[in-house]
Parts: sequence; C-alpha cells; structure tokens
Amino acid sequence: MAEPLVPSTGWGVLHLFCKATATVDREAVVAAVKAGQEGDHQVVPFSVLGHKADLGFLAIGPDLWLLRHLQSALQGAGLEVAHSYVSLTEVSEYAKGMPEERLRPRLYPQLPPEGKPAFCFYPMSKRRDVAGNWFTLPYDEREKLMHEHGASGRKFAGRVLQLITGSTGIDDFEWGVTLFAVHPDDLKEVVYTMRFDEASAIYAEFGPFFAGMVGDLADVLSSAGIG
Ligand code: 76R
Repeated sequence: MAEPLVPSTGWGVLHLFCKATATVDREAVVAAVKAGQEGDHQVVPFSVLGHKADLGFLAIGPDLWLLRHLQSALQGAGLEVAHSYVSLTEVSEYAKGMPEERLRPRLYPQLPPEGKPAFCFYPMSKRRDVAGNWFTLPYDEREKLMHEHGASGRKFAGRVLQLITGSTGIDDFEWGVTLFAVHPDDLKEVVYTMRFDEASAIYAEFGPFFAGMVGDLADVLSSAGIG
C-alpha cells in the first residue's frame, strides 16, 4: 500500500452511503469492513431508511489511503456508493480553550457511542450572502453565537452526541454533521431547537439528510436484504 497520508492533527472521515446490487457478496463486505478496521481505524455500519441508500459506513482513521481501500473493497463486494461525504475531524476554533480531555474525543473519537443507535448525517455550511455573511462577522460576535449554540446543545447531554467534521476545501459543504441519539425523536428535537439559535436560524445552510440506525454489521446487512 502507498505511504500513509495522515492529517497533521486529527483523522480522516469518510461517510459512505450504499445500495446493495444483485451481485452483493456478504462475506466480501464483512472482509472489507474487517480490513478497514486496521490499527486505529474504525468502521461504524448503519442502516439507512428511505430511498437514498440501503446502508452506510462511517469510516474514520489516520490514513486516507486506507479509507480509499475500504471504499474499493466495498464496491468490489457489490455495494454501489449512492452518496458520500469526505471530511476531517477538527476542534472548532470556538472550542480551542476547552481542556485537553474534552478536545481529544473531538479529534480522535471512539465510535459508536454506547446506547445511541439513532443516527443521522447531513452536511452544512455557514451562509455567505451579502445580506447575511457569517465570515464577515467579527470573531467576538461569532464566538457569542457559538456559545448560544453550545448552550442549547448541552441541554441534550446524554441524549445526543454530535460529531462535527470539517470539510472546507474537501467536500461540497463546510462541515459534516453526524448525530448519534438515544431516540430518533432526539435527533428531530435537537435540530429543531437549534433552528432558533441565531447561528443556525440566520447563517446555516444544509445539504441532504440521511437517517437510520447504527447496529452490528450482521443486523445492518440483514436489514438491507444482504443475507
Ligand atoms: O464542542 C463543544 O461541545 C463546544 C460547544 C460546541 C461547538 C464549538 C457545540 C456544541 N457545537 C460546536 C460547533 Mn454543535 N451542532 C451542530 C449541529 O442543525 C443545526 O442547526 C446545526 C447542526 C447540531 C445539531 C449540533 C449539536 N456545531 C459546531 C459547528 C462548528 C462551527 C465552527 O467551528 O465554526 C457546527 C457546524 C455545529 C453544528 N452542538 C453542541 C450540538 C450539541 C448537541 C452540542 C452540545 C455538545 C455537548 O454537550 O457535548
């Protein structure tokens, strides 16, 4: 394999949303996931509801080549990649002052979180319109709005875990938002609640939403009819 390509801080993140083709080979999918979990690399399988995909994989780890090998192995096993998102773990510039033990899980998360099987993913950006441009706000104002955002997020402590991964210059939006929740309605409630925070109400733009369930690989495969 090529020399590893590793971010200077954090890990690479690849969300793959797949459809099962008629020729899908269950054992080859299982082998692909196993190979994708080498060393510090993790692969979180999830089932997807609705027409956009049948199942998906959140792959995360230091080496971007290994992420690409996982993608190729899943494609070779007969999964069609219907949608994807590429990003890197990061610490938000508004969270840099947090203690080390809170920063580490942002850069090097251990996934999936326990007891939070309800899953959703969507990409988002902050608006850059003439009438409302997040990037022309002074830092202090952005920090104030992100504090408001953090405060409303903390009301969901224990119910929702956010994984915010940065994709400016890498994919079509600025962040990937991955949410893990106890109940599916926790996902709806947290996103609805945040719509009223100025940082989202005025400045947030969203891409397509994907929702489903995190589970054991065997359960995810059988839910997609891959038996
Ligand atoms: O990391 C921290 O806990 C510090 C506070 C915090 C930051 C800096 C925080 C807390 N978030 C931060 C950054 Mn968040 N978050 C989203 C969404 O749907 C929407 O309107 C937005 C999608 C949700 C649902 C959510 C939930 N957050 C960010 C950033 C990066 C901004 C930047 O760097 O410029 C984005 C794009 C973003 C989006 N946020 C929380 C939550 C929740 C539940 C919390 C509380 C976390 C906790 O208690 O651990």
